[in-house]
Amino acid sequence: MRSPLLPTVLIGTLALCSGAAHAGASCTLKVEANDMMQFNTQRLTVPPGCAEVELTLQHTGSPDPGGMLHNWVLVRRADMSAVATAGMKAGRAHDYRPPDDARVLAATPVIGGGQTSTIRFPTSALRQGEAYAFFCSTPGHNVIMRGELLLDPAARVADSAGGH
Ligand SMILES: [Cu+2]
Repeated sequence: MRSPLLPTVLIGTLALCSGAAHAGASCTLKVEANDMMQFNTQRLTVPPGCAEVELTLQHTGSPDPGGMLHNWVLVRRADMSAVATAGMKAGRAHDYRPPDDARVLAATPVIGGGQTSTIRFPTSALRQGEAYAFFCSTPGHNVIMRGELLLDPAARVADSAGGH
């Protein structure tokens, strides 16, 4: 068996880092998707002190090759409908998202049941005060598979001094 101590050590390290702007801090979020066309959460929060977010999407459904496909796409909330429509047109070959589209702030590939995908994105892509949404861009799924991504007020994001 693996040592049960490891998770405790990791949590302790993260707790020590929070509150300080650690350039190397990597913060993890996990989302599950299932065969009922659902994410297991409608709200994700980027913790304080994160320069980079590591997001893992796990499809807990059955590994049937003809089964449901899901992804995880992050956009400004105002862009969600338009990006979903553009993603549908882009089709499966482009993971149901418009290629080279700046409105897509982060995205996993489309995965099937039993698969997992992990991506990393910098919080410098995000701004305090902006409303962000995540959704699955497989056609028709975003009606149910959507949620909000919140920045902890202390999250490390690009300040306006460094903008433009
Ligand atoms: Cu989906």
